[in-house]
This record gives sequence, C-alpha cells and structure tokens, in this order.
Amino acid sequence: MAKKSEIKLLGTVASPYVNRVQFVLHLKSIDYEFIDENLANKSELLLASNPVHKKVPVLLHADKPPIPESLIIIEYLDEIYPDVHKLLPTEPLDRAENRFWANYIDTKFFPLYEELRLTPGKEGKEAVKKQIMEGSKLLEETFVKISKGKAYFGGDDLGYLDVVLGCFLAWTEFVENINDFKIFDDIKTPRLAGWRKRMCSHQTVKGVTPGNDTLVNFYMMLQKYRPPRAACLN
Ligand SMILES: N[C@@H](CCC(=O)N[C@@H](CS)C(=O)NCC(=O)O)C(=O)O
Repeated sequence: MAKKSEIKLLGTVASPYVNRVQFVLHLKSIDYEFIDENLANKSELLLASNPVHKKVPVLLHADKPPIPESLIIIEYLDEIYPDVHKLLPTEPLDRAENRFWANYIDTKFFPLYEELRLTPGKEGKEAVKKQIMEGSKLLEETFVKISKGKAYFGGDDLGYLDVVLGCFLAWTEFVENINDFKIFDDIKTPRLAGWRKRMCSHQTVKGVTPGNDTLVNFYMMLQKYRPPRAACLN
C-alpha cells in the first residue's frame, strides 16, 4: 500500500501564492498531496483551516494545526527541511532584506496587476501601468544588488526571492499580453528580463507554472465575481 503523504497542500493551480509553495516543495523534493480547492465554492476544510482569511494556500502537516499564508508556509518548510535547498540566506541582515522585498512584492507590486484589471478607462489604466513600471525598475535594482552578478536572487540557484517573485511570472505574461505593454523587458529591466528567461526554463518552475487556459479560466472567474469598477460619468 502506498505511504500516505504527511504534507498536504490546499490550493488551486492558478494561484501564484499556491504555486510558490509548490516551487518550494519541488525544490526540497518533499512528497505532498495536492487538494484542489474551488474558490467559487469553498470547502469546509478550507474554511476550517483558514477561518481568518479563507484563502489558499494552506499547508496541512500531519496532525499539526493548519498553516495558512504562503510566505509563512515557505519559511516553515525551510525551517523543518533545512538540509535540502535552503532558501533564506544565513546572515540575519540578508534575511531581513529578503523579507523586506518579499513584503514589497506582495503588498505593493503584485496588487497593481489586480488594480490594473479593476481600473476602468485608458487614462486610469495608463497611470497604473506607470506605477507597475516604477515597481519593476525598483525590483531590477534589487536584483542587481542581491544577486551579486549571479543568475538568481538566491545566487547560482533559486532562493527565497526567486520563489516569491517567480510565482508571478505566468501572470506577468498574461497581464502584459492583455494590456499590450512589457513589465520586464530587455531595455528597461535587462537583468530581470534575463532572470525571467532563466526562471521560465528552470525545471521546477516549468513543472508547476499553470498554462494559459488555466489563467484564462481564473481571470474569467475574477471578472465575474470581482468585476472592474464602473467608469465615472462626470
Ligand atoms: N497573502 C496570501 C494571499 C493568498 C490569496 O490571495 N489567495 C487567493 C487565490 S490567488 C484566494 O484564496 N482567494 C480567495 C478569496 O479571496 O476569497 C498568501 O500569501 O497566501
């Protein structure tokens, strides 16, 4: 009889926050069971496991209390499996810097993609695009500083910030295509453009990143349940 995995991940494959946890599980070669969640009709298990936010991902580790929030899950996995593919740097100051940028990516940068979808009208959208471009330039500088001339934020292979920002690459391409602009490109953000190519051909990233149909379906669900704001008439 197959051994039941003691790690379960409650998620949906279109969610970048879920994907980043999957990246880590793959990088650390941790066997896990994926429990697919329908966000339009949340399961009792999700509501009971993450009663505060009611969001995926949630990690279930054996019979321990559930762990919600992707960044918290990643740090937990990095602590309980420290010997395989360590993600956070060893120096406390470097860890603090990594966490600062992860917080920036999650609270400032990626929410602008959603703001772009919700904002009506060409003028409004152009203003959001400008903010996204300012963010990508800031991240370019951050990459140059943290990667120290290496291929990834983490050095020669994926580290914490590669996972944190890399999970948004599929959505980045999607947002670029429907809004006809480039978020990371060879001219304005050359180092991140190179990083993006390396990330997209990395085995772990390729194995987890959702395909376009999955993104389209998720986007349609967002359009239905959280439609763009109506344009102001005066
Ligand atoms: N800060 C959370 C964000 C998770 C999140 O936003 N998950 C979305 C899917 S991409 C979700 O579950 N949404 C359900 C809802 O908003 O009701 C994390 O890092 O885990």
